[in-house]
Amino acid sequence: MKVSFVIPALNEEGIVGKTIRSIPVKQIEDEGYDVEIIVVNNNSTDNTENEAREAGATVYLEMKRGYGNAYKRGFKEATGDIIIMGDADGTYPLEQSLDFINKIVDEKCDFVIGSRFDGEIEDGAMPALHQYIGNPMLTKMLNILFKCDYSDTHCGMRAFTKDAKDKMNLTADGMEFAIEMVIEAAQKDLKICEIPIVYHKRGGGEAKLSSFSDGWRHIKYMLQRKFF
Ligand SMILES: Nc1nc2c(ncn2[C@@H]2O[C@H](COP(=O)(O)OP(=O)(O)O)[C@@H](O)[C@H]2O)c(=O)[nH]1
Ligand SMILES: [Mg+2]
Repeated sequence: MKVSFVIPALNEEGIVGKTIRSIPVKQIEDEGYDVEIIVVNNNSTDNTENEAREAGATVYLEMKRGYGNAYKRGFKEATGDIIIMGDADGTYPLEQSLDFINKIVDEKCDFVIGSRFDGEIEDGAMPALHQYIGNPMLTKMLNILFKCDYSDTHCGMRAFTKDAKDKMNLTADGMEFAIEMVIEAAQKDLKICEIPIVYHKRGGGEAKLSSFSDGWRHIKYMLQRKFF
């Protein structure tokens, strides 16, 4: 079996290399898996591309900016039976990847998502506005509208089978991609599992998220999808 890591990167020089090196490739290979690491360079203007390549990733260039566009490209290129996704900014504990793989293989989960709220959020890793208001509110709203039971719908560390990838209809170009995926997973009746994770402070670079406009985009996406 093969595991594909898919990592989108927009101007993540200084941290994308470290993020890739935190993937426990040897540990995963020792369990009998092949490993492929894909970085989708979202037309960065810094040294992201070289840094990712030097750290051992296969880099694809996606000219169309956007979190969703970057992931859609990466998923198209991924050849693994299991796909693991996460940011290029050192915030997600990729060292924990084997736990995600084991959930799929041992517990027959189709879609595994990390939970920062059931795990730990390091000091300074998430702005208070997101930690106490934005994320809990958006998670609750999604659970009510789409009859789900997630504890952290915006957690960006996830793993799923190739079969799940083929079932989910993923179309969003921007940040809404994150919630489109969790809604699709639920609506396609995938077996969904959560794993508590530790969320780290960004290892460098800048967050591309803007609290109010992206928060509003998520609300709009949910309402449109539910009612129109
Ligand atoms: N926001 C955003 N992120 C992108 C884009 N293209 C690639 N990414 C990557 O997607 C990941 C998530 O973005 P990030 O700024 O960390 O968002 P946050 O974790 O929600 O604060 C990072 O690895 C980015 O480098 C894009 O056009 N917009
Ligand atoms: Mg991030």
